[in-house]
Amino acid sequence: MIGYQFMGKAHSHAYRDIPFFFSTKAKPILKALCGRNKEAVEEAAETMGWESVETDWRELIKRDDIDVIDIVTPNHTHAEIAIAAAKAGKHIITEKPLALTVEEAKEMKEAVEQHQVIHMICHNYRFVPAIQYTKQLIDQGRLGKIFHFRANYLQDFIIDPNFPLIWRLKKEVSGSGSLGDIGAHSIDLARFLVGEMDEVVAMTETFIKERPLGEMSGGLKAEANSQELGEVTVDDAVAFMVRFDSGTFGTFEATRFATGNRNRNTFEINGEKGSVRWDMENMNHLDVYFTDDEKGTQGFRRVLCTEEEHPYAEAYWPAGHIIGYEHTFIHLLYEFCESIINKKQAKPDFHDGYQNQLILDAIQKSATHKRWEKIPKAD
Ligand code: SOE
Repeated sequence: MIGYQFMGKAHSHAYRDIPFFFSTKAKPILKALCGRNKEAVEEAAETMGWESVETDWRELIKRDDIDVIDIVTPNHTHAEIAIAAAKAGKHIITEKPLALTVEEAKEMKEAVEQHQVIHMICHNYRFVPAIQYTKQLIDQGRLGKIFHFRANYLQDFIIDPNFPLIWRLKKEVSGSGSLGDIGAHSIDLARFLVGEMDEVVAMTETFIKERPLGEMSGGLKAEANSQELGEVTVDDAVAFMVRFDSGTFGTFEATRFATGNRNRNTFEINGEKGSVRWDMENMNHLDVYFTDDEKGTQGFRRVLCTEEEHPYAEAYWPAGHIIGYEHTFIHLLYEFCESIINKKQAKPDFHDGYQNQLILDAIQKSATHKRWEKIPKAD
């Protein structure tokens, strides 16, 4: 694995728990952790249980005792590492968004296809049992024709103007702001649940245009280390409307300025036969409404998605004993390992990452030119 911060922790923990909870031939061995700072990477390897360390990702990729490369570094490094890893015949999982640009994303998709390695992108929220169950309800026609997909992804961790200019606020490192960091998750959920998108119109805003220089200090915390100011070159907030191929009407908002909302990833879907509502801050709950429920007592009811009918839930505890954020990574990486063992590509993969990137790009173009943009389809 290359990188060892917030996502590094989530992935390391997940690999260790896969064989503990799931009956699988996959026994991930945490061979080597890679980072540029030797002392820091050694400490992280010790804490997270990695056998060895490397300080140059090129050396890591050369090693023949490694089958899988896991990329949890900032976005501008994904393409170069993934393409080199594919050439070396390694299976690849990368954090989202896939790349900085559509061109890079396309090259990455072509590299993994050409070298026939298994590839996945880490859109972990797909793997919440309540969301997998929502997908089943939609596929079974329980909601009927879908009229609306309405998503909000709200955070507030950069609201303080003294919060520094971390890599996530620099276009050349992150590609975009709230859009690619959290909006990309809502786009992935929408594509998973409702299908492909046809056209989009968007607006973006950067509320705080300059910030003191500084670095991340763990999780989503950061400290300014200078009085000097630098320019914020990404969006702080984005809103967009989408027309899906199916005619579904989509409305989305992604912002890091929603005061009081720490990680409020939500959606509501309205169909001709019913609706569902989901909110990450109560991720085990799904609110459902069906038009054929008995009149009089009809209304949204809250289902706790910890029953054996809810995908992945049975692997853990008896019904009613809830799971959390870290489990979404266990499920995703379990599918990745199974995919390698069974030589069968799992989703979401680099094709999904590329399509997501085409949508991010169309959103940015729409916001810049203040007009509707057609969304191209990944080939
Ligand atoms: C920060 O906004 C962040 O950690 C994202 O990078 C993750 O993808 C999201 O799941 C939680 O918030």
